[in-house]
Amino acid sequence: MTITITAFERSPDGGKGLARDTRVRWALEEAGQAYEVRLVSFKALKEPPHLAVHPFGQIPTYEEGDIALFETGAIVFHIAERHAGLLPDEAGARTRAIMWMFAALSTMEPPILELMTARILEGDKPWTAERMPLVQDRIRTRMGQLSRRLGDADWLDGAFSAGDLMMVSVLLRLRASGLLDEYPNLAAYVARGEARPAYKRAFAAQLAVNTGKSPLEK
Ligand SMILES: N[C@@H](CCC(=O)N[C@@H](CS)C(=O)NCC(=O)O)C(=O)O
Repeated sequence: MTITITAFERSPDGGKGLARDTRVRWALEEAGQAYEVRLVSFKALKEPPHLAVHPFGQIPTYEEGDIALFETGAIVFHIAERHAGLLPDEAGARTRAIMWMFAALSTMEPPILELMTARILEGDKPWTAERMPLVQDRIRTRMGQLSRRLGDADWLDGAFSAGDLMMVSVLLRLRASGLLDEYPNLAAYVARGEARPAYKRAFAAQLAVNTGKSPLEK
């Protein structure tokens, strides 16, 4: 059955891989699943055909036969459950990998998104200068805790899993702020994720959309 995901026709990041279709592409690449991409304009995101799949008018979505999903957590979980490579077989380790997916999305991502909002959407507000240190410190609290838990391990819980895929995807958004580099073990963890062949293929594919280059071109 053909898998079709949606992505921005033109990503606001110009192809840095920060739009959330990248994490879905990455999961599909890890799972060895071919997929097609339907590109959607900002206008079309808010129109009835797209809203019928994604009630919040966002990307990415995932369609496969009669399954239509939105929310990257649900999409990556769906892929991970059905194909080898993203969730361990042993029940305890599997549950912990899923726990890390939730931790990435519900504990780490919100303060990181707050920084994006403060910078990009509200950067011109008079209270931004006062607010910024508070926002950054909330991120540092979580980064410090995560850094202590990861220690010198390669991945969060044994072998690479969907939990790492989600955590690396979330932490990547911090690189431009300099906050990721304040935690060398987390910066190295993110670099390990980016070095995976499946991530590289996913990144190249989204970059091709935004630069017009074939993913195979250098
Ligand atoms: N929680 C959602 C967030 C989806 C999301 O924020 N998508 C962004 C792109 S990365 C989007 O479509 N933004 C356009 C908009 O909200 O109008 C998920 O993980 O899938």
